[in-house]
Amino acid sequence: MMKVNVWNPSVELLSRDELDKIKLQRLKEVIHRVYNNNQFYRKKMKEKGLKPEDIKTLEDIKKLPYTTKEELRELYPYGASVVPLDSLAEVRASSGTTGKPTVTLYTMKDIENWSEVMARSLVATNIVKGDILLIAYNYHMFTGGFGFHYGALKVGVTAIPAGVGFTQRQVMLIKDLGVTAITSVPNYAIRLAEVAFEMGVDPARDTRVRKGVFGAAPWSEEMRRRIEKIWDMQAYDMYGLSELWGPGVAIECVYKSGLHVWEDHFIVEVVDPKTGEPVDVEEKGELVFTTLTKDAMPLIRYRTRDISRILDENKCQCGRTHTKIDRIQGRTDDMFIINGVNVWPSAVEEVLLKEPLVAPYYQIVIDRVDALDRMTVFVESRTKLGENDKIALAKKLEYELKEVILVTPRVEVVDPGTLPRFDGKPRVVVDKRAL
Ligand code: DLL
Repeated sequence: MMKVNVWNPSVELLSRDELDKIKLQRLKEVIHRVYNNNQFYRKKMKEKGLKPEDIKTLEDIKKLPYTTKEELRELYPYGASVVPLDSLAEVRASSGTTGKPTVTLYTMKDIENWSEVMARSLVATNIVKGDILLIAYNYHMFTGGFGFHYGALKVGVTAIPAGVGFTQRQVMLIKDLGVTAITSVPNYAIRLAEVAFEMGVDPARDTRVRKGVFGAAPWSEEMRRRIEKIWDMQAYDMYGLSELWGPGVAIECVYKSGLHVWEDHFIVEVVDPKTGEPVDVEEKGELVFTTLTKDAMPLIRYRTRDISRILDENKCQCGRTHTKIDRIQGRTDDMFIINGVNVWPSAVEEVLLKEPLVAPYYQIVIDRVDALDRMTVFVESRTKLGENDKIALAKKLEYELKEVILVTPRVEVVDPGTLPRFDGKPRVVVDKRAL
């Protein structure tokens, strides 16, 4: 038997009936709240001829309209709020498009509930009081740094807000401070190990790190095996998205057989991305979430565009009843993730094509160098340019792209007619990373 720690047994181990009772009561409450306090939701429900009283069972959720990322963008900045603005404790904004970002709003109640799901998630991976956690996510607008930080503080885990980069320094801190657990994007665990070896530190032998929680980007079982071996650690998958507070939506327990969704906070559905029809348990489709406790900005049937499936299991070996989803299998759109930052090709295109010297032919190549993701944008100039002009244009585009997509790509300007032409859908993104 493996050691199973549980942060909040009174909720995590509830029977299905009791859990469903809480879900239904909270669903009814949240529908009343959005209907009474937010024009956008009221209008959408009215269009469907729905009143809050029409939601009588958990099944009735299927009557409710979906909410999309585009709609959230249109509600920028405060249109999705259902609370007075002076009760907001934090505002975060997503990266990734030339238009307006999507914002996530938090009251203190949100911070409290987010900390709770993060506390449960850390403890589910056996990160408990006495552990020292290196948080190698950024602490700017991104939810990774703060989410883990809040969770650690709640559990009594010692948090080290390391942020991203300065890898040698991070290795030094891991060793000297006796770090026992790390959290970052998955590939950064490999990068840390590589730099450790360069510094003469064997991560498995010379550090106390034995646990890791990784997320914010897709990764594979093979990647898990490599991370676990090089660090001699147990590595767990964490799923979340800014719109639902951030990390802490779903987490693997020590049995690593799917990710538990904290169902007293989120109702998860899986739907056919094309038709929007719900699919059966075990069948793949798009994850859709309804938030039950989000305070400032509840979301009703939010389409994530992430592909996964709900696993058919009543109770996990760990004792938790909260339903499990499979690891994320892909996306329904063409978003890709560079070292944890979400990037949409359309945003890249918009920046490139604003530049008159640029022809409408470009290709984004993603690979991994020193275990870090690298993005290179090859773009054709309209007319043949001299070497100096090519470099100047590339530098300008690098700067402009960084301002919009928040990662710094390498840009290479190539001669007209050099890039592949496609009759059908162009292959704009070439992803050479082995996950
Ligand atoms: O990535 C929140 C997070 C931080 C999750 C730290 C886990 C750990 P966003 O920047 O809004 O939020 O990006 C959300 O990232 O829709 C997925 O496409 C992808 N993603 C997140 N976790 C995973 C994962 C954070 N474990 C988007 N596996 C989501 C695969 C993931 N993809």
